[in-house]
Amino acid sequence: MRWWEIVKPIISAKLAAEHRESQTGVRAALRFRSRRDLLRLRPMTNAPFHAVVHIEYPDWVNSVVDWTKSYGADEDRMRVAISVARANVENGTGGPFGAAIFESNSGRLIAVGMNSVVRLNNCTLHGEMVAFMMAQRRLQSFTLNTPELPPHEIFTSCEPCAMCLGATLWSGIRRMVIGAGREDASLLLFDEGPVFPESYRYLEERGIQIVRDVLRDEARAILELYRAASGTIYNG
Ligand code: AZG
Ligand code: ZN
Repeated sequence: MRWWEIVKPIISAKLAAEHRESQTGVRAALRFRSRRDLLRLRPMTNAPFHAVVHIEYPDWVNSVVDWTKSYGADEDRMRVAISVARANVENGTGGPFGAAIFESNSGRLIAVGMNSVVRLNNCTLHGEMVAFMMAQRRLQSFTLNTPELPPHEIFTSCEPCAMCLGATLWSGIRRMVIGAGREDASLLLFDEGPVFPESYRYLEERGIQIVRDVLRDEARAILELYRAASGTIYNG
C-alpha cells in the first residue's frame, strides 16, 4: 500500500467532519435568527437587534384638545399648553408640563406635547420635545423653518430646560411663549439645567422671539397641583 492510500481516508474523514461541523454552525446561526428566538431574546439588553422607540399621546388627549379650532390670542394658545399639563397631572401620565405648537398667523393647532418621561421611560420626553417631534412628524419636515411652511410658534407651560432650549433652536420655531418661570419649577426641585441669559440671547440673535409670563399664575398652579400630589421628581 502506498503512503497516500493510507493517508487519503484519514484526510477525507477529517474534511467530512469539518464540513458537518460547519453545516451545524450554519444551522445553529439560522436557528438563532428565527422569529421565535428573536422574540425570546427581546428582553435581553445586549441582544443583537435594535430597539424601536414608539412615542404616542396618552389616550385622554382628544378629550382635552380641540384640534378643529383656531387659536388667536397668546392667552388662548397658552391655555392649550396649560390644559395639557393639567390633564397630564390629573391622569397620572407624567410631569406637570405641557406645550402646544401653532401656525403663527392662522392660529391652527399643529401639535401638543406633554411630559412623558416616566410614562415612556425616556428622559428626553419633556413637553416641548414631544410637541416638536409630533409637529415635525405631522408636517413631514425636520425643521419648521422652511420656505414651504408658514412660521410656527411654541407655547410652553413652563420655562424650558437646557435640552428643550437647545431643541428650540434646531426646531425651526420662530417664537417661544412661556408661562411659569424656571424659579417656579425649581421650587418643586425640578432642575432645568444650564440655561443662562446668554442662551436666550443666542436664540434671539437667530431670530427666535421669546415672550415670558403669559398666564404665569395658571401655569404655576399646575406645578403646585403636582407638588400636592407628590408627583415624581425625575430630574431633580
Ligand atoms: C421640565 N421643564 C419643562 N419646561 N418641561 C418639561 O417637560 C420638564 N421636565 N422637567 N423640567
Ligand atoms: Zn425640557
